[in-house]
Amino acid sequence: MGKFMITFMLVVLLIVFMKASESKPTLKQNILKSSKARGLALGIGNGNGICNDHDQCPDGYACLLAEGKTVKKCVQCNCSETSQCYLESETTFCNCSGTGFTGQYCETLLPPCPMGWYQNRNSCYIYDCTAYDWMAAVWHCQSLSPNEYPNSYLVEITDEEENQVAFAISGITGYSDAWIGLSDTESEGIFKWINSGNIVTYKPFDYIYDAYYPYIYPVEVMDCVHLHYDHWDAEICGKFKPVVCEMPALIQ
Ligand SMILES: [Ca+2]
Repeated sequence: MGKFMITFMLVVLLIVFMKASESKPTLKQNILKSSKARGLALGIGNGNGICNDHDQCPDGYACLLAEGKTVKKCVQCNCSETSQCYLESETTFCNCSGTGFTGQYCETLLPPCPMGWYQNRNSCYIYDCTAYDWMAAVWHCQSLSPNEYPNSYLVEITDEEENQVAFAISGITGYSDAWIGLSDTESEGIFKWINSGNIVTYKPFDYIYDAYYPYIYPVEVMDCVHLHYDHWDAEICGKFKPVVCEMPALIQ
């Protein structure tokens, strides 16, 4: 009887031990799985969402460094694919700069030119009838383009078609009288474009009027070029005139 009881108890103990040793790895695996999944899914605020690059995060999540933090975490990001997701004060934002898109999630396609600008080929143009001296006109044009667009500049006219566009948009009030980005302030008689730094090649006439009418003012002070009726005229740079500005169009 005693032998039977001892054998029975040994069998029971063996079964219990086998069950216990069977369940241990399964439980451990489950904990690992669930903590990884939870960390990735919750992202920020959960220590387990730490990552090194986007591939370690689920779809729709980006691996980002928060302000003032040293480790990156998987953060849910609703930005469109072409834009950059960034993190500030525990909130995600979308950076559309240079993508050609706008909107909270960079989901809206931008037009090639901002509103109010006229497009011709790969450029956008705007005429501003406020009068500036030539240097202020340069700065004014540089300040005009909205953030999502390339930098604007005082117009650089490089062929006949562009010349016609500049005259057309500046001539809406009757005749053209507007600064363009050309001057010979650096070296007398050598006219250069302020944006590219290139020496002028295309000219609507063989001359710029500063050399043609030197008897009105000495050519030394007639350094900045403006559109005047149908020709280009060098003038005193300190005179106040409207401006024509240009920027590259966004080409998608
Ligand atoms: Ca141009």
